[in-house]
Amino acid sequence: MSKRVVVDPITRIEGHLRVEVEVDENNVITDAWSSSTLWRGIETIMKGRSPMDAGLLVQRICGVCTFSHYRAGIEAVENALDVKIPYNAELLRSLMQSSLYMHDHVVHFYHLHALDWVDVVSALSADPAAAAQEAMRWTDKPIAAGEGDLRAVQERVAKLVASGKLGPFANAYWGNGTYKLTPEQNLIAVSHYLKALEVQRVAAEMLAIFGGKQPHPQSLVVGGVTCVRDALSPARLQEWKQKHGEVADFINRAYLPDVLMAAAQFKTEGSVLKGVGVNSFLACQDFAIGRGQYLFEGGVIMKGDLAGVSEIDHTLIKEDVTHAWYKDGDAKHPYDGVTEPNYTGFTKRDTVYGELPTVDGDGKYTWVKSPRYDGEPVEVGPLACLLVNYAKGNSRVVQAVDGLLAATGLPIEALFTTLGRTAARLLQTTLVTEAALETFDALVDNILVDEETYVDPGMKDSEEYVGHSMVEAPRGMLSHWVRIKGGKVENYQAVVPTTWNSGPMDANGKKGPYELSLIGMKLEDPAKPLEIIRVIHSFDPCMACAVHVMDYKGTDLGQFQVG
Ligand code: NFE
Repeated sequence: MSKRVVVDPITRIEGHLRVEVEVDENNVITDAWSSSTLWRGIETIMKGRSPMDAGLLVQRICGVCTFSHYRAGIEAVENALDVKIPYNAELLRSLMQSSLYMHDHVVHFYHLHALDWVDVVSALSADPAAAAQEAMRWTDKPIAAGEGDLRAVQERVAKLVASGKLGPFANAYWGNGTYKLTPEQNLIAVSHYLKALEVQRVAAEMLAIFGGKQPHPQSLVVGGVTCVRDALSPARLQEWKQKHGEVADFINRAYLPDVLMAAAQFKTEGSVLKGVGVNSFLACQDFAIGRGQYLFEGGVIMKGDLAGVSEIDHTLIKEDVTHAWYKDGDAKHPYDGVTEPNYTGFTKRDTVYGELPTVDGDGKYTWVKSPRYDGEPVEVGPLACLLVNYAKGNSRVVQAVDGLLAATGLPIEALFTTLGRTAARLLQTTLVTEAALETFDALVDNILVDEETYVDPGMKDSEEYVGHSMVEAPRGMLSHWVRIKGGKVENYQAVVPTTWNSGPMDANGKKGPYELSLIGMKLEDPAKPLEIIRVIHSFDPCMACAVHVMDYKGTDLGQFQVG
């Protein structure tokens, strides 16, 4: 007899996500539905606005990857107007992006994902002296250095548990059999979790040096950047470099060894070795490190065919709404997207926990659309970026991936798993962290001889323009699409990483990456579905980004009263 398990909400993400699965009598997942229950409307307010304001407005799509939407909005307009920005501006944007990654990926691994791998309660029974020895197994210079520090962390956590106010550690599935770290390893990871709270502040400051503030930086404009005199003073540049060193130190001495430790302990755990699902991947070129040079190349891998990696053809991107809460229509290219809401809700059914609202398999079940590339669902994100670059023979990526496989003893197939997705995010972080120094040096060299940071975009109200941008946001490839007429935005659309990954089934019955990554996985205890959360968190969901409602025909999407 099959039963439904509903996880609603999935916490430790941005926004509202609900995941429902069907399990058979052996607790193996036979079907899955990913639903966003959040609805937003940022693109609607773009209509009729000045394209010069697009970046500032669309960065409000999200509170996390604000810089990514900001930049994508600015660069879509620059593409439409055929503006080539100065080299300094390109390098500064790249440095801001690297800073964002160093912040976002550290926060994701420790504060949003680690507790899927780390049993905090188990850390209470660790021997701090043995834990100090254990930390030395994974790096020569552990951040969690010394018995005294680790004992202090243990006492801090014990006090928290004794107080009964568990805060971020409440309502978890502690003791679940799929936690694989030893008590000592759990203690090391908990100490890094706490340290990461401080480090992420430093990383946020890095972006603020060039962006004015973080989140929602202010220093990009169509045509270049405005962070010039103050931000480019030797003292500010030095400040960025010093903070970079501090965060890089944590990445190399905590994040990297923690992933190696997790890989070693979890490498026989079936749920993290379950295949990724769609096996098709999409990533774009990004991270300027010099003139015409980029850290990552772009491309598409379809159905696991690494040898057949190809260039992106944007005309093959379409969005389907068959199972999303919008009025039906053919899948549309983003320049021509239509979004008319049609909320149908859920039906009730017997579940593992009693009767609950559940998905009707043939119906609509989310506010997220289904983006497709050449008719296929594809995964975007750090794993996609690394696989595309590995397939293309990008030497830095090949070296990093081969190095990780050698260090962990894992076969290449392990990349195509939840563990691989989490390890890919680490490798992307280390590659970006290292390359940011090249970008920094290129900037320092260039500003000695070239002070240009802005060009007049030269928009004419009498002309019509169409353009798009593609950037790698921390959660994957992000594209913005704009039509400009009479000096105003006529139509605006964002196709967002979490939309690619969390989208529902399409008209052809093809499920999205979240859904396929769950089907076939066995749960230890359906009433404590830790494995579902671990897999979904490995994508780093952001539903605020994923759901964006646009209606350029002027239809009322709803009426709201505030206050
Ligand atoms: Ni709201 Fe985002 C990123 C974008 S999301 S965090 O990274 O674009 O999918």
